Amino acid sequence: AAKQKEVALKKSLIPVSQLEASVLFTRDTISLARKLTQSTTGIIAEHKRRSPSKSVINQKLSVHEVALGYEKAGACGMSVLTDGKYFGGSLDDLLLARASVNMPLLRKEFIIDEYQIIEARAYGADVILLIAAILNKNQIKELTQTAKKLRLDVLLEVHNEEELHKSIMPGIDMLGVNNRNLKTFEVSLETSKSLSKLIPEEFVKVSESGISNIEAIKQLQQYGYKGFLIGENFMKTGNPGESATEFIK
Ligand code: IGP
Repeated sequence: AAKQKEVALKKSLIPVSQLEASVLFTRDTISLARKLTQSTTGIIAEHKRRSPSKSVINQKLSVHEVALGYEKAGACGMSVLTDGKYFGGSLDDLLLARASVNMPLLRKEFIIDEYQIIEARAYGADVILLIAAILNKNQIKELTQTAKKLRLDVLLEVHNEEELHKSIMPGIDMLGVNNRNLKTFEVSLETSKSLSKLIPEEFVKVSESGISNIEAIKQLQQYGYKGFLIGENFMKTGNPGESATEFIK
């Protein structure tokens, strides 16, 4: 607690005690993992204004419009980028999405500190992302425990076998394989396909990035994937919700 306070003060963030006192902090969360296992399409639709690889994707639409469109389309959940530096997102985006829809929301962020998880909860998230590439095993363990205490689902993202072996542990709900190589930005669905057999059955498998057609989803389903995280392909169109509908019908 002392450490959290220190971090908060340094960045002039809202103190943990205030985050914990927010109304959203005690709302019942909705499990994305459960929704995915109950769905035949498993779409997690992302709000993404821009990215390091594509610069501008969509700066025009409000989070509210996008969220309503995704919910209407029947997405299992929505991913909201809260990173400002690389993706132009913010915590306010998460809050606005929460005010707009009931579906599970994923806080898409580079989480390295417990404080960011408490923040996620207070701003209405149901799920957090943990990225194996930027965390060691002990951090993954501790951050997962924090998330579980707050009744949040954990989506753990990996890119390769080494990250996968380091990360597999109790408490993780979903294992996401990112098809985008973070160094070259190249995407290949082969990443999901080749890692699938190494993921134990008890984890819900999610394939992330570079999914641009239904054929890709059908292929990935053959490899046991239940969730499909799609951003750019929806956001680059004038109507992300309508684009998502094509994938869900
Ligand atoms: C979505 P795409 O190619 O459909 O826009 O990808 C999502 O997978 C991607 O935004 C993402 C991401 C991340 C962004 C996956 N992992 C980690 C930031 C941080």
